[in-house]
Amino acid sequence: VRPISEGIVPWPAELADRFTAAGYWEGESLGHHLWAAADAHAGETAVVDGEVRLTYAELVARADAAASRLRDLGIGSGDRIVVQLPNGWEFVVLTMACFRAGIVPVMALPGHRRHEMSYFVAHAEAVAVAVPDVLKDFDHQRLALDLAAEHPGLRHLLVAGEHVAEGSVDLRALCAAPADDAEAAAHRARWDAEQPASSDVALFLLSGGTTGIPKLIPRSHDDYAFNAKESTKVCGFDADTVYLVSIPVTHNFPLACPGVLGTLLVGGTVVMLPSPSPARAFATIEREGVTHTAVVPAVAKRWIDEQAASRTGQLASLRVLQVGGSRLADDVARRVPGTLGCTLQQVFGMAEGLLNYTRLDDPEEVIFTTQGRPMSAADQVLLVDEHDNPVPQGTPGSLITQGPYTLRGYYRAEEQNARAFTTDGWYRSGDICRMDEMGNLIVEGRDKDMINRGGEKISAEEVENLVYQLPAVRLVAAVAMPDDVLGERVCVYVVPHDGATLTLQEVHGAMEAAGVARYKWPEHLEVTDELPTTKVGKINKKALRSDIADRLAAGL
Ligand code: J2J
Repeated sequence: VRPISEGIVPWPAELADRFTAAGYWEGESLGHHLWAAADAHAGETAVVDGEVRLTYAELVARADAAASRLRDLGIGSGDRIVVQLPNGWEFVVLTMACFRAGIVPVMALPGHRRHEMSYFVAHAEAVAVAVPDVLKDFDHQRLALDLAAEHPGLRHLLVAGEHVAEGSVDLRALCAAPADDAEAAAHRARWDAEQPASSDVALFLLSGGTTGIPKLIPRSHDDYAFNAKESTKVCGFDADTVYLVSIPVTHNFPLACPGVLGTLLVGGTVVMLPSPSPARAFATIEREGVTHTAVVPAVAKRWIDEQAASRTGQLASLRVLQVGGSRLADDVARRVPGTLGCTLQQVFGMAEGLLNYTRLDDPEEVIFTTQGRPMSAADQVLLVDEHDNPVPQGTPGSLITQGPYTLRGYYRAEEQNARAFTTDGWYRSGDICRMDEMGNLIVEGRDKDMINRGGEKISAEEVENLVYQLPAVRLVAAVAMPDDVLGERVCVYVVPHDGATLTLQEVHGAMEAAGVARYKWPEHLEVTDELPTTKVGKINKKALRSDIADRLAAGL
């Protein structure tokens, strides 16, 4: 049996003691906190998903029953489930069941395909995947069956939808209400008596992508409870909060910053939508009286443009729009209050931990032009130069951080950890930031090889490795190209072998064949005779980024 702590880098004991003594870590599981909130708000609405409305009492009864049914399938404490569900009530019930029973969900995105899913299943040694049957014309159940054929350890396919194949588990049935009060009480008593340790890993999030393979981020019950709870204070969430989630809920931002978990911890209502299209989002905000929501800058811009053009959105209930995931342009930020009639909160966060928020009562200039400051007094942030020495106040530096909810290492990734952390355990975020006199951070760039496509993070190295699979390719470099809508898109420069040619269609063919998520597919190809290099002989990506920006400015 694998010990639950295997592959996980713990906090040093003295830090753990300090976080506990200071009350940042409460020594309780996420299930403990969520069930306590549910008891305090039993008859109130916890989750809304279209026609489905669940009270807190119904939600925890279903989650307890689901935990028992998972146990009946042989899935229990320490087991991993790769969760690739769209925003819907099933996700909430399943995730709470996992927290309750010490099962560890691995939060994948609906856009992931065989290439990513297969890696998650193998790396996390998952015993199950939870998927929709079909979503946006993609047959997730078919993919799950293929994964099971490839990975003998993958024993159960949990499928949400109308078409559950023979041999798959009907996730909606697994998440159904218990038959009666007696059954509910029995499930409840069982899991009340059997809670995971608060220092155990509660879930795995995906890293933003800087290396050839994605990395898994272990988040403990203690650290993630603090992450969500402390966020509710900074973001003004309480029992009257109606929180809309319309971007993929498996992202850290809408999951726990304060997100779904934060809302449920304070007795508010979570409203789930599968996509952030303005028409549906506006109608939902009006119908449900949504007060808070979180989006990426590309969505914020769509909402603002739509509302400015049509003025159809009845958004009077909306109090706070949180925007994060990539840099929000100052001019878009300035349009939020006037157009959408709510307070803007900029969020500069990372699944690895550290969260920066502008405060709701900050001066407008701070809200419009900075990405906020750390959530907690216990967050330590330094901006450093290439020798890890702090830079002078006001000058840009590379952000390193440690604190009560920032990881100490990726899961089973010693080699990457040596590079991603300082020797004393600070996480290197790879973001180049400036700090103003008030301690607010402004994100100015990055020193990590990542492309941020509308908030979705893409590792340049991963794209390059995939393009290298094409026989025509001698050299390839993936870089960000500027884009009005998404901020950045993926561009690849390729030097073909002598006499060989290459088209973007062929690159896409290779991506399709490898089963790569579409958001990673290069959207522009430059075929060239050579690539510029730096003094030390590495490919000069800075030169390539400015080359593609110039070409775009000149109309390609
Ligand atoms: C510039 N860059 C930003 C911002 C993140 C809340 C919000 C976002 C994430 C997230 C998150 C940025 N301006 N406002 O997990 O809880 C870039 C940085 C950062 C990386 C992390 C949350 N907000 N970024 O985006 O793990 O480069 O988390 O290091 O996906 O996104 O990406 P991710």
